[in-house]
Amino acid sequence: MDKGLVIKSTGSTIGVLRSDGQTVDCHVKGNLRIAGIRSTNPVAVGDQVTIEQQPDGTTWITSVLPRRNYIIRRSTNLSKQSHILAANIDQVALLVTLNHPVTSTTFIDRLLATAEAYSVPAMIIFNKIDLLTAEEHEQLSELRELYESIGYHTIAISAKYDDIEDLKHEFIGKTTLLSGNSGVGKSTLLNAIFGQTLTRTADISHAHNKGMHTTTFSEMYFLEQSAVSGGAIIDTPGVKGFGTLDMQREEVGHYFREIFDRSRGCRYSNCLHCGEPGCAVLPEVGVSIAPSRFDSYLSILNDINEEKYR
Ligand SMILES: Nc1nc2c(ncn2[C@@H]2O[C@H](COP(=O)(O)OP(=O)(O)OP(=O)(O)O)[C@@H](O)[C@H]2O)c(=O)[nH]1
Ligand SMILES: [Mg+2]
Ligand SMILES: [Zn+2]
Repeated sequence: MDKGLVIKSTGSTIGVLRSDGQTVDCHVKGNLRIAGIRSTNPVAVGDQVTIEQQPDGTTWITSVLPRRNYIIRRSTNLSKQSHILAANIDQVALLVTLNHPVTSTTFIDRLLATAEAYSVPAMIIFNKIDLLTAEEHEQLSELRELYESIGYHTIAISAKYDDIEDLKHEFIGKTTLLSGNSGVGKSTLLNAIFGQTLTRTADISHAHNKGMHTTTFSEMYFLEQSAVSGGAIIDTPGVKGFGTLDMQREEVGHYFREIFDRSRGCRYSNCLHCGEPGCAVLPEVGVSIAPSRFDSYLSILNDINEEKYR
């Protein structure tokens, strides 16, 4: 038996970096289940696993060691299928484009809420600012101001044209999950950070202003080839929706920092801020709570309600 780190997940095989520095393609037993988690991938990039070589030469993952954390999503809001994006990470870098393609604030907030739920710090990187119109630049400033005021670090770049040397320090010494819609430039940013073409990128569809799902599997890249401790970035396939998971209705508000803050003043501790008497949140919507954030909050609440009554 050997131990290793999952650095690549194609679905059929899993790339595991062994302690001796070798990467081996491993298989996963169909019955490998992790206690309490239903997901389409029992093993995710970032997992620490035990592996065993069989007499026929194939290597199998025999167990997944306990995770420090993980980020999980549902493929569509109401689907039962869930997918672990990555495990044992230090931060999420959410890549967002205001246009080409459009990233919705609901998407941003759902991902941020999920990161919050699993206690993973998140930052927002606005990309493709070279493409923005004057009006969109204004919109960018407002969004940055909004998220900074809530306490999220934001950055605005053009991964394709900027010298992103400065950005590197955001990633050093940490394991970062790079996530976002398809076509926002995750792989482009990765290649820019590493100064070489490590992974495929592709134009977005002109007809649909959407990404083409160019990256089809998750892979971890090390900032310093020799030392794992130098930091790592996990490039992931672009995701469309971001369905949240395992949240109780009363908990959703805890994952929106500014809503949680105000909710201390609500009369009832289980207030959902949907018209209950003595609610301290609702009167603040449009004042100290952005309507877009409250909409995102309601959208998650709505999913849970629909699920409950289905
Ligand atoms: N104008 C402009 N184009 C960019 C920028 N960053 C990336 N692109 C382009 O956007 C397209 C999509 O980039 P990718 O890096 O493949 O996007 P991705 O997020 O990895 O997409 P998936 O792998 O499908 O999830 C490519 O044609 C890139 O050249 C940018 O800063 N400015
Ligand atoms: Mg990609
Ligand atoms: Zn309330």
